[in-house]
Amino acid sequence: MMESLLYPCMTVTRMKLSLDGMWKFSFDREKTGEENHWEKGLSEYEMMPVPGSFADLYTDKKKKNYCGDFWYETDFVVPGISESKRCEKRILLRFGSVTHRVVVYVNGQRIGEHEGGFLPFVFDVTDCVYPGINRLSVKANNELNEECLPCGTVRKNKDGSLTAKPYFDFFNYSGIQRSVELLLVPNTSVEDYSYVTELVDGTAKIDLKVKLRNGEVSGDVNVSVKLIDENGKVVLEERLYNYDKESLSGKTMENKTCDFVSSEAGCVSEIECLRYTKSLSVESPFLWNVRDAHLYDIIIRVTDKTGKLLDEYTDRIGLRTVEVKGKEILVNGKPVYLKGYGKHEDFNILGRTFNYSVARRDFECMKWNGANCFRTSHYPYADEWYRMADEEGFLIIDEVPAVGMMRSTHNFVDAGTGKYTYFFETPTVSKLKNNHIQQVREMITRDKNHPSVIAFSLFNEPETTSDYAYDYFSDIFEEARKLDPEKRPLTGALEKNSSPEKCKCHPLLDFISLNRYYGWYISGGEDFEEAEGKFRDELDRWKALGVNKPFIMTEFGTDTLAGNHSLPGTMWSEEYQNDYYEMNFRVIDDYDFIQGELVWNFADFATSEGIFRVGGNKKGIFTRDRQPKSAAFVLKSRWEEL
Ligand code: CKX
Repeated sequence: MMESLLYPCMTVTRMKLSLDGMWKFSFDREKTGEENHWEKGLSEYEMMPVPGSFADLYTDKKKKNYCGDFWYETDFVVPGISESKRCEKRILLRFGSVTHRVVVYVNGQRIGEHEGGFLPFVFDVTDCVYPGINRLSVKANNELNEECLPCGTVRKNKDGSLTAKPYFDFFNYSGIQRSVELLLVPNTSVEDYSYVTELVDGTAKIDLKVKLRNGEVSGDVNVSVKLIDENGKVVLEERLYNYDKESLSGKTMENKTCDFVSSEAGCVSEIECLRYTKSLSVESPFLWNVRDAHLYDIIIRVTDKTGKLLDEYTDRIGLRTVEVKGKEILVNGKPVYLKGYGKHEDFNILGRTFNYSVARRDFECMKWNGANCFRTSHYPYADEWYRMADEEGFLIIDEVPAVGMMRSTHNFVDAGTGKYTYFFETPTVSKLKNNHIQQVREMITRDKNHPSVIAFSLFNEPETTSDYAYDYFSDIFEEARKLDPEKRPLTGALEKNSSPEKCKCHPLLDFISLNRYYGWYISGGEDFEEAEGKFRDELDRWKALGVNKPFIMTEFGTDTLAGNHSLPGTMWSEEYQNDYYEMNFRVIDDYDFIQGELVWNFADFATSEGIFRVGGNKKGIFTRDRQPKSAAFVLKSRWEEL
């Protein structure tokens, strides 16, 4: 069963304790850890930060590039339990993410596993913990294959070691890269909630749904909601009504199918799940808007029939609508032009570790040059990114880690050559699809309540030219459409081979996202006139299709070595990057169906080594330590005007 993916909060009924710190760590090169019962305690280990990506901490290359199994271990104590007193609450373990797959043990007992390195997972460990010290052991694995996301392969070296060979262009950073928390949550508790806003004559109509886990209470419980605006005024306080119930272990009750996902997490008994709803109205609401965020505190309270408080969950929500209408994207009914970046979670030494200071600096840089949007290329980011974007009024295109679905270890070069990779004809594709659907499910479940999330991107640059690809993606899109209560626009980023004539998948997209490199991978270094002609020619062909949808440029850029100058601009110089963007903007401005420009990339980032990459991908507008290249000023003057 998938436990609640709600962001953990502390209230009078809920407690969270950080398990972050230095943990024991050991590579398991021979994959004998389980056989040797490492879950009962690591005998040889070094200390490793959690959260952290291990690669860039090492000076030894074999360790930096380690691929295979690796183990972590720490101790924890659950406050308030003793031999005579069990915990009155459920005890949950929440991992922000572990890359790419994991098996978790508590006190030597296997409690569950999780696939996918970029989304949180939660295990109920109530029945597995003791008073005093408990041991938490984690067996992780960072190998790449074609059945899991993101896709890639591994090479077996002569000495038996493995090397990750990603079919994607970012370093395979691994480890427990986000925080780990111990949560104490009431037995009867808010499991999930969602809301959908509609604006009618200056009033926000909110369709609120709350899913409740009924752990112990017989008879009715009351669920109520309170909304508080940014001035501290209570704008509504209402009781919800119950409309059905189901079993949280996956069985159905009253003919409703449970939408929780089953997995092997232990320690779970069959639990009743109750659903509550209410249509709410807020008159003259403070709307959440692009770069003008207004949030409400939402407080969901659960009481028993005597009025005793059973649970309280609090969050911040934003009232806004988003839709695609003809060739436009509308937020609160008004067209919005997306300006910003494709990003990565990437920083010196930290790798992909979430860090508040780095995130804060990134928002400051984006605000400085007038951006309003970013795509979480190529995977869902840490929860905190979305919470910060909610507060700042940034728009997010939230992307699932479906990257590398084209069999090439340097597909940035192969994409566009017309090479057909038979990706979706592979016999294992059904496994990949299940995995893909599972990650879409987890991403939407986690991120659906963020006003900043205006769209979900369900792939980056896959093979899209065959009927196999269409069949594959139509199932993915169908599932995503069912899952999102808000029915947000869905998209996916198409690379050059996905041309207007050959791409079979663009009809599935609500807006079309193009990754195009005219003037870099195509006609790079030559006269920009040729690149410009080719770019215009392709856009004319899209126009001729008459798709009547918005298009977003989700990637365009040039590798640029900061401080490398040349007049006239030559490839890798800052001047070339500026000339490239000027040419691209000239073209973009001539096509009214282009409704946004997300340049590639916000900052330079780490990749695998190779003859095409000099210390990583250098397409950043900012350097890896977040200082501007001169193109940052070109974007600033354009975006401040747009
Ligand atoms: N798009 C032609 C995916 C990104 C890469 C980018 C690049 C490619 C380009 C595909 O993950 O970093 O090569 O810079």
